[in-house]
Amino acid sequence: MSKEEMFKELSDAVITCKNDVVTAAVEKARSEGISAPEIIEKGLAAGMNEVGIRFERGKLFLPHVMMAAGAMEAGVALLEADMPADAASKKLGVIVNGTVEGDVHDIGKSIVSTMLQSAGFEVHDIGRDVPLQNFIDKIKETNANMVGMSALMTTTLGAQKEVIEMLKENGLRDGIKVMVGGAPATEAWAEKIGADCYAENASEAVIKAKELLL
Ligand code: HCB
Repeated sequence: MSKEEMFKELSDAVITCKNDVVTAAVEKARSEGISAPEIIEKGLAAGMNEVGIRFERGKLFLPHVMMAAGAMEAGVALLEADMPADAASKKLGVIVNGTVEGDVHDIGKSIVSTMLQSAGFEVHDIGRDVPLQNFIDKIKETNANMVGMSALMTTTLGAQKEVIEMLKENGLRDGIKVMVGGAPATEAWAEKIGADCYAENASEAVIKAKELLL
């Protein structure tokens, strides 16, 4: 089976919403030597995106989306062991990452945290639907060099801007890099709100974090 066929199988597995189908596809891809980040981004996330498109077109309903999200999480959980935290040996920087208040979407944010951690950053994942003050408190507590904020809805995107304003009010903005992500975020949005970068996916998040912190 070619790599492309393997990615298609992973993507289709997420669309079936069945955890066992997803985990079997992940095991198969892993045994073929495909890396965890590729399995996640080119396989599982592609399937989740397709679910999103079908949901938007009214072809699928919310329970299906929730089941697909659960199946994707089961696949990602299996791969976390392949991406061990290596922060002790090479701490590249300290990153606080979370999904902003009002927004429960956390699949992408969690993938970003896992990949940043496996790249050697110390990551403090503060979860989803995070009250904005918690970002500030965690940054102070951990003396973070970077904050990552995920927002998946147009209605919650503005919270990224609010946190940047709060960083300024707390005198923290000069000492920290700000990364924004999530489907409605863009490069132009990041620029408009004064973030340091926008990351389209988890691999890009790792590349941008290295560019900004190393
Ligand atoms: Co949800 N939902 N949803 N949803 N959902 C979206 C986001 C819509 C776009 C679907 C639509 O209607 N077209 C839409 C938002 C519309 C808008 O913008 N206003 C929407 C809606 C409306 C809602 C509810 C309000 C539905 C309802 O209840 N009526 C509700 C939200 C409640 C709330 O938050 N208060 C809701 C609920 C759900 C779940 C629970 C069923 C489920 C989330 C489960 C979970 O996350 N634990 C869900 C899902 C799965 C989606 C879609 C289908 C997929 C999102 C996803 O996981 N994508 C999504 C449609 C879409 O996005 N096209 C839909 C896959 C991941 C891998 O991609 O983009 O999240 P990602 O992350 C990438 C990337 O953005 C970047 O890297 C990641 C990895 O590559 N990145 C970062 C992300 N965060 C980063 C942070 C960084 O620092 C750096 C990079």
